Amino acid sequence: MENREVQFWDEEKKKRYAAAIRMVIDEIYRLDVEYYKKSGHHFIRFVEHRLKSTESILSKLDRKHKGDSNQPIEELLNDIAGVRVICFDKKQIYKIVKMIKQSKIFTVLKEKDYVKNPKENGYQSYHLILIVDEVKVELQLRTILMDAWSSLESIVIYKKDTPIPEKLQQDIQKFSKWSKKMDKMFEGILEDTIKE
Ligand code: 0O2
Repeated sequence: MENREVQFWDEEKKKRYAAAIRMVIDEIYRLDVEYYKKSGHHFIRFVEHRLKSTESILSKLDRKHKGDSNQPIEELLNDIAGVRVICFDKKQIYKIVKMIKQSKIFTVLKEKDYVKNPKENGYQSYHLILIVDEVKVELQLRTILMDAWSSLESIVIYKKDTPIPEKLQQDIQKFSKWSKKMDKMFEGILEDTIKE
Protein backbone atom coordinates (compact mmCIF):
# COMPACT_ATOMS: atom_id res chain seq x y z
CA MET A 1 0.00 0.00 0.00
CA GLU A 2 2.86 2.37 0.88
CA ASN A 3 4.36 2.20 -2.67
CA ARG A 4 0.99 2.74 -4.24
CA GLU A 5 0.58 5.86 -2.13
CA VAL A 6 4.03 7.22 -2.90
CA GLN A 7 3.19 6.85 -6.60
CA PHE A 8 -0.16 8.52 -6.06
CA TRP A 9 1.08 11.78 -4.57
CA ASP A 10 3.24 13.23 -7.31
CA GLU A 11 3.67 17.01 -7.28
CA GLU A 12 1.46 17.45 -10.33
CA LYS A 13 -1.47 15.73 -8.61
CA LYS A 14 -0.99 17.73 -5.41
CA LYS A 15 -1.09 20.93 -7.45
CA ARG A 16 -4.32 19.87 -9.20
CA TYR A 17 -6.04 19.07 -5.90
CA ALA A 18 -4.77 22.29 -4.31
CA ALA A 19 -6.04 24.31 -7.29
CA ALA A 20 -9.47 22.62 -7.04
CA ILE A 21 -9.63 23.49 -3.32
CA ARG A 22 -8.77 27.10 -4.18
CA MET A 23 -11.55 27.23 -6.78
CA VAL A 24 -14.11 25.88 -4.32
CA ILE A 25 -13.09 28.40 -1.64
CA ASP A 26 -13.16 31.32 -4.11
CA GLU A 27 -16.64 30.33 -5.26
CA ILE A 28 -17.87 29.96 -1.67
CA TYR A 29 -16.67 33.52 -0.88
CA ARG A 30 -18.32 34.78 -4.08
CA LEU A 31 -21.61 33.13 -3.05
CA ASP A 32 -21.25 34.64 0.41
CA VAL A 33 -21.08 38.13 -1.14
CA GLU A 34 -24.17 37.32 -3.22
CA TYR A 35 -25.95 36.16 -0.06
CA TYR A 36 -24.88 39.31 1.79
CA LYS A 37 -26.32 41.52 -0.95
CA LYS A 38 -29.71 39.83 -0.57
CA SER A 39 -29.89 39.36 3.20
CA GLY A 40 -27.55 41.94 4.72
CA HIS A 41 -25.51 39.29 6.53
CA HIS A 42 -22.89 36.67 5.75
CA PHE A 43 -23.24 32.90 6.00
CA ILE A 44 -19.52 32.25 6.42
CA ARG A 45 -18.34 32.05 10.01
CA PHE A 46 -15.09 30.44 8.87
CA VAL A 47 -13.72 28.14 6.18
CA GLU A 48 -11.22 25.31 6.61
CA HIS A 49 -9.51 23.19 4.01
CA ARG A 50 -7.05 20.36 3.81
CA LEU A 51 -5.42 17.84 1.54
CA LYS A 52 -5.74 14.43 3.16
CA SER A 53 -2.44 13.36 4.70
CA THR A 54 -0.65 10.25 3.45
CA GLU A 55 -1.26 8.59 6.82
CA SER A 56 -4.98 9.36 6.65
CA ILE A 57 -5.26 8.13 3.02
CA LEU A 58 -3.57 4.86 3.96
CA SER A 59 -5.69 4.33 7.02
CA LYS A 60 -8.95 5.03 5.12
CA LEU A 61 -7.93 2.62 2.33
CA ASP A 62 -7.24 0.07 5.01
CA ARG A 63 -10.55 0.71 6.82
CA LYS A 64 -12.85 0.85 3.81
CA HIS A 65 -11.16 -0.52 0.69
CA LYS A 66 -9.00 -3.46 1.70
CA GLY A 67 -9.98 -5.58 -1.32
CA ASP A 68 -9.89 -2.81 -3.95
CA SER A 69 -6.16 -2.56 -4.58
CA ASN A 70 -6.54 -2.43 -8.39
CA GLN A 71 -8.73 0.65 -8.41
CA PRO A 72 -7.09 4.09 -8.51
CA ILE A 73 -7.05 5.87 -5.15
CA GLU A 74 -8.78 8.95 -6.56
CA GLU A 75 -11.72 6.74 -7.60
CA LEU A 76 -11.93 5.05 -4.20
CA LEU A 77 -11.68 8.15 -2.03
CA ASN A 78 -13.95 11.16 -2.42
CA ASP A 79 -12.33 13.32 0.22
CA ILE A 80 -8.66 13.58 -0.73
CA ALA A 81 -9.37 17.30 -1.03
CA GLY A 82 -11.70 18.73 1.59
CA VAL A 83 -13.27 22.11 2.29
CA ARG A 84 -15.41 22.81 5.35
CA VAL A 85 -17.70 25.80 5.68
CA ILE A 86 -18.86 26.69 9.17
CA CYS A 87 -21.98 28.82 9.00
CA PHE A 88 -24.28 30.28 11.62
CA ASP A 89 -27.49 28.31 11.47
CA LYS A 90 -29.14 25.27 9.91
CA LYS A 91 -31.29 27.23 7.45
CA GLN A 92 -28.16 28.70 5.89
CA ILE A 93 -26.84 25.21 5.15
CA TYR A 94 -29.79 24.53 2.85
CA LYS A 95 -29.50 27.94 1.22
CA ILE A 96 -25.82 27.35 0.52
CA VAL A 97 -26.58 23.89 -0.91
CA LYS A 98 -29.14 25.47 -3.25
CA MET A 99 -26.66 28.14 -4.40
CA ILE A 100 -23.94 25.54 -4.93
CA LYS A 101 -26.24 23.44 -7.09
CA GLN A 102 -26.89 26.49 -9.27
CA SER A 103 -23.20 27.41 -9.55
CA LYS A 104 -21.52 26.94 -12.90
CA ILE A 105 -18.16 26.16 -11.31
CA PHE A 106 -18.96 22.69 -9.96
CA THR A 107 -20.98 19.58 -10.62
CA VAL A 108 -22.44 17.79 -7.61
CA LEU A 109 -21.52 14.12 -7.80
CA LYS A 110 -23.00 12.97 -4.51
CA GLU A 111 -24.61 14.38 -1.38
CA LYS A 112 -25.28 13.17 2.15
CA ASP A 113 -27.56 15.03 4.50
CA TYR A 114 -26.37 14.18 8.00
CA VAL A 115 -28.20 17.32 9.20
CA LYS A 116 -31.70 15.94 8.66
CA ASN A 117 -30.41 12.40 9.17
CA PRO A 118 -27.70 12.55 11.85
CA LYS A 119 -25.44 9.53 12.30
CA GLU A 120 -26.27 7.28 15.25
CA ASN A 121 -23.49 8.87 17.30
CA GLY A 122 -25.02 12.35 16.76
CA TYR A 123 -22.72 13.52 13.91
CA GLN A 124 -24.31 16.28 11.80
CA SER A 125 -23.01 17.91 8.64
CA TYR A 126 -24.10 18.27 5.02
CA HIS A 127 -21.63 16.58 2.67
CA LEU A 128 -21.33 17.33 -1.03
CA ILE A 129 -18.86 15.68 -3.35
CA LEU A 130 -18.10 18.26 -6.03
CA ILE A 131 -16.31 17.85 -9.32
CA VAL A 132 -14.11 20.83 -10.04
CA ASP A 133 -11.86 20.74 -13.07
CA GLU A 134 -12.18 16.93 -13.12
CA VAL A 135 -11.06 16.66 -9.50
CA LYS A 136 -13.27 15.57 -6.58
CA VAL A 137 -13.55 17.87 -3.56
CA GLU A 138 -15.59 17.03 -0.49
CA LEU A 139 -17.43 20.03 0.88
CA GLN A 140 -18.75 19.78 4.43
CA LEU A 141 -21.28 22.35 5.61
CA ARG A 142 -22.12 22.66 9.28
CA THR A 143 -23.14 25.16 11.94
CA ILE A 144 -20.87 26.47 14.70
CA LEU A 145 -22.51 24.10 17.19
CA MET A 146 -22.31 21.06 14.88
CA ASP A 147 -18.64 21.90 14.44
CA ALA A 148 -18.09 22.20 18.19
CA TRP A 149 -19.56 18.72 18.72
CA SER A 150 -17.72 17.19 15.80
CA SER A 151 -14.35 18.72 16.77
CA LEU A 152 -14.66 17.39 20.30
CA GLU A 153 -15.88 13.96 19.19
CA SER A 154 -13.09 13.63 16.66
CA ILE A 155 -10.49 14.29 19.37
CA VAL A 156 -11.89 11.90 21.97
CA ILE A 157 -13.69 9.13 20.02
CA TYR A 158 -13.66 9.17 16.18
CA LYS A 159 -11.31 6.58 14.66
CA LYS A 160 -10.00 5.52 18.08
CA ASP A 161 -9.28 1.80 18.06
CA THR A 162 -9.23 1.49 21.85
CA PRO A 163 -12.46 0.90 23.87
CA ILE A 164 -14.37 4.10 24.65
CA PRO A 165 -15.39 4.47 28.33
CA GLU A 166 -19.17 4.37 28.85
CA LYS A 167 -19.18 7.72 30.70
CA LEU A 168 -17.39 9.47 27.82
CA GLN A 169 -19.88 8.05 25.30
CA GLN A 170 -22.77 9.27 27.43
CA ASP A 171 -21.22 12.74 27.77
CA ILE A 172 -20.74 13.00 24.00
CA GLN A 173 -24.37 11.93 23.46
CA LYS A 174 -25.48 14.57 25.98
CA PHE A 175 -23.37 17.20 24.24
CA SER A 176 -25.00 16.21 20.94
CA LYS A 177 -28.53 16.59 22.38
CA TRP A 178 -27.76 19.97 23.93
CA SER A 179 -26.05 21.32 20.85
CA LYS A 180 -29.08 20.36 18.72
CA LYS A 181 -31.28 22.32 21.15
CA MET A 182 -28.87 25.25 21.13
CA ASP A 183 -28.79 25.19 17.32
CA LYS A 184 -32.57 25.68 17.34
CA MET A 185 -32.21 28.55 19.82
CA PHE A 186 -29.43 30.07 17.68
CA GLU A 187 -31.71 29.92 14.63
CA GLY A 188 -34.61 31.48 16.55
CA ILE A 189 -32.50 34.37 17.83
CA LEU A 190 -31.14 35.09 14.35
CA GLU A 191 -34.60 34.88 12.83
CA ASP A 192 -35.91 37.46 15.29
CA THR A 193 -33.13 39.92 14.63
CA ILE A 194 -32.17 39.80 10.95
CA LYS A 195 -34.09 40.29 7.75
CA GLU A 196 -34.09 37.54 5.08
P1 0O2 B 1 -10.98 13.00 8.24
O1 0O2 B 1 -10.52 13.26 9.62
O2 0O2 B 1 -11.85 14.08 7.70
O3 0O2 B 1 -9.89 12.66 7.29
P2 0O2 B 1 -18.08 8.16 0.77
O4 0O2 B 1 -16.87 7.33 0.39
O5 0O2 B 1 -18.02 9.57 0.22
O6 0O2 B 1 -19.39 7.52 0.49
P3 0O2 B 1 -16.95 8.43 3.43
O7 0O2 B 1 -15.96 9.49 3.07
O8 0O2 B 1 -16.38 7.11 3.72
O9 0O2 B 1 -18.11 8.30 2.35
O10 0O2 B 1 -17.81 8.79 4.71
P4 0O2 B 1 -18.68 10.05 5.10
O11 0O2 B 1 -19.77 9.55 5.96
O12 0O2 B 1 -19.09 10.84 3.90
O13 0O2 B 1 -17.69 10.88 6.03
C1 0O2 B 1 -16.59 11.52 5.54
C2 0O2 B 1 -16.03 12.51 6.55
O14 0O2 B 1 -17.04 13.06 7.39
C3 0O2 B 1 -15.03 11.92 7.51
O15 0O2 B 1 -13.80 11.80 6.85
C4 0O2 B 1 -15.05 12.97 8.63
O16 0O2 B 1 -14.38 14.16 8.24
C5 0O2 B 1 -16.52 13.28 8.72
N1 0O2 B 1 -17.23 12.35 9.64
C6 0O2 B 1 -18.05 11.34 9.27
N2 0O2 B 1 -18.53 10.72 10.36
C7 0O2 B 1 -18.01 11.35 11.43
C8 0O2 B 1 -18.16 11.16 12.85
O17 0O2 B 1 -18.84 10.26 13.33
N3 0O2 B 1 -17.46 12.00 13.66
C9 0O2 B 1 -16.68 13.01 13.17
N4 0O2 B 1 -16.05 13.80 14.04
N5 0O2 B 1 -16.51 13.21 11.84
C10 0O2 B 1 -17.17 12.39 10.98
P5 0O2 B 1 -12.66 10.83 7.39
O18 0O2 B 1 -11.79 10.49 6.24
O19 0O2 B 1 -13.27 9.67 8.10
O20 0O2 B 1 -11.88 11.68 8.44
